[in-house]
Amino acid sequence: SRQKIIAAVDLGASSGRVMVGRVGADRLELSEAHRFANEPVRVGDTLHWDVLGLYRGVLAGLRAAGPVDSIGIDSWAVDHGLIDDSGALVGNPVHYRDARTATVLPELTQRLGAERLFRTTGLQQQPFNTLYQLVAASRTPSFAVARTMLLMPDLFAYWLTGETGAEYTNATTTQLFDCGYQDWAWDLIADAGLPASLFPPIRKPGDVIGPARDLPGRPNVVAVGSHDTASAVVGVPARGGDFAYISCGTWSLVGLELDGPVLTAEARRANFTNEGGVDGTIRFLRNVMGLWPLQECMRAWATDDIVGLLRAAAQEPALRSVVDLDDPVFLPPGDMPARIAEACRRAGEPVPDSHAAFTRCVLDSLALAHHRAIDRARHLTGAPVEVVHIVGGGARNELLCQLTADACGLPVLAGPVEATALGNVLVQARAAGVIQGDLSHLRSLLRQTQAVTTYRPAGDGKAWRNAEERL
Ligand code: LRH
Repeated sequence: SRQKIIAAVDLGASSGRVMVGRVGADRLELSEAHRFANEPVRVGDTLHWDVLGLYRGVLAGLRAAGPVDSIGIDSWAVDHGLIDDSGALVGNPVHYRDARTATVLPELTQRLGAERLFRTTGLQQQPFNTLYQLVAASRTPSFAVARTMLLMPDLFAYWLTGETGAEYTNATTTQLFDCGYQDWAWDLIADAGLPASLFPPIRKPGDVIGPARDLPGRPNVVAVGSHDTASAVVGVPARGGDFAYISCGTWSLVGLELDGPVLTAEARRANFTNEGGVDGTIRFLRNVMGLWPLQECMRAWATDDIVGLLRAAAQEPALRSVVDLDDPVFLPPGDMPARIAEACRRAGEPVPDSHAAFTRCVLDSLALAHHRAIDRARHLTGAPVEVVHIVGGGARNELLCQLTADACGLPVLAGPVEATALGNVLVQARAAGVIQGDLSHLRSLLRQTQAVTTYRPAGDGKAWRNAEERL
């Protein structure tokens, strides 16, 4: 039967990978060609991405993948590079956890109005939204020579093909995209003082971008849901529609898949976001701090023994100390154990006294935040939720999956870990014509081919309600 070999480049905040998918009408297999660390670089006061190092990893991975029929690229959202008239990169892209936008967000919100921003773009307020980053960039000398803004996956696609454009799902995360008119929000762009000429034409998942000039066989680069979360949600092996998802990695993106945006004042105040998905869907979700606090604790402790930490955390008493992970104090890099200890002290919770206790505190708090977001999403939409899908690296974390099931009082279906790469591959496979149909059809192929683990909720949830009240 007909089959394609498809490369998915998936760049996450802590690592990048090039995966190879083999896809046919009832076949979907994924293997890893190459994985590399993504280590940000601080220069002076600014936190940068090592974009050239990442591009080297992408090229090494694509060479290791061997001959492929097409290539798709996804990465974390909101960040961008600027290129000049000659196509050269202007400056080095800045990490979304950099502090340069701290004063820009309140300033622009004041000027443009929180209601107008939400009504137009459907987007949550985050200091790292591209809007605030671009306004910060526009106050630097090099901005004068910037001609085109390229979001991260579009920048790598440009380096591979020479073609510029802005992929739709990721463009919707900029807070500069009009979710009603489905185009750049030109009035907002003008009122923010940004040049309209910076914004390239929109491309849609499935569009061919162009051949990769320097790779043997010159395979086409094809647009996918280039926002990693858009691809991850394509990769949720859901049956039917009554599900919530948690795309769990550095962040936990917690929410629902809807047909249209929810633009109510309640949704805005709850800081929910409406991101554009594949096939015109909307990801109505909340950014929850995710595994970032644990990753940063591990960096502070100079350990990478996640298995040992989780085993020890599972032996700790449940819900001894919980913190509000929605607090922006946890956003920047730096001494995370100290910030968690301080948050516990302030809230009158026992301060964790071991690595295991800190780990348990983060996981209990994260499970609580998962529940809070799902509960909020249900209330804001009236949508029924029968089951919670956890995809991404967090699906491998048995303790977190069980705690999330317990906190939510719902079954959790965990996996696939590589949902993002699978969603990336599936959209390319459909564009190539080896598979057909809508998202529910793509998901039935996932259900046939990918392993999923079920966690049933234990207990009556009382301890979780009590902990919630303590927050
Ligand atoms: C996850 C993610 C998330 C964004 C954040 C910046 O990787 O793309 O959806 O909010 O990074």
